[in-house]
Amino acid sequence: MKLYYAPGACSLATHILLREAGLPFDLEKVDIRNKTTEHGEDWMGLNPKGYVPALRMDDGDILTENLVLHGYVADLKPDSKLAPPHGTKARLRQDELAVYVSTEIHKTYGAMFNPAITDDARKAAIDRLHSRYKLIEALLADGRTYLTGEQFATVDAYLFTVTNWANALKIDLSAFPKLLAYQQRVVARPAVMAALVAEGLAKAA
Ligand SMILES: N[C@@H](CCC(=O)N[C@@H](CS)C(=O)NCC(=O)O)C(=O)O
Repeated sequence: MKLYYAPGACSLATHILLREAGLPFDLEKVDIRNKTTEHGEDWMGLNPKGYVPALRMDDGDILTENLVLHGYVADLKPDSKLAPPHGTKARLRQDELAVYVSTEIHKTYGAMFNPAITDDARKAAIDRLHSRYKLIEALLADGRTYLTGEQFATVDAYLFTVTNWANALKIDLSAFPKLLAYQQRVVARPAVMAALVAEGLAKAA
């Protein structure tokens, strides 16, 4: 398998999950602005969607879309318990949260990476993010370690990755102390730190 990624982008979540699952994989960096890979391939030719993540599966096919990749990795290694079994209420609840992270949080951050964003649009996006994080803070209020309980799951890799963007975008999340403590718990996981180091985002200890 090969994961096409851009350092710190949402592809970091799949990268973390591949490491959490202990699966063998290669990494190839993509310049998402210029649409080339680090080996000089035309990214649009490989993935006409033009974005990351993309996973080249062992049969050579390329799979895209964050949530699909997260489920694929979890299903390849059920023992890693990165997702509850299909057909259970627990799986439904995790999927529900994952779509929330994707559509309500990831996509709201996404708009703020556009250098042409106006001050008003940025303020509106930050207000929206704050309203969406209220639900996350409330979930964490019962003292659970991860979003769905005590088990680190696909949705944790995803929420961690997108919330990490608040640093680069200078978004103040101090109104959400439980979320900030959660980020620290997630980054303390060896697989998460290894992914950050491999992407050049942290130094090896
Ligand atoms: N619908 C896609 C969106 C992925 C996405 O937003 N990727 C961003 C990085 S976080 C990207 O590569 N943007 C570059 C572009 O759209 O050209 C998914 O959920 O996987």
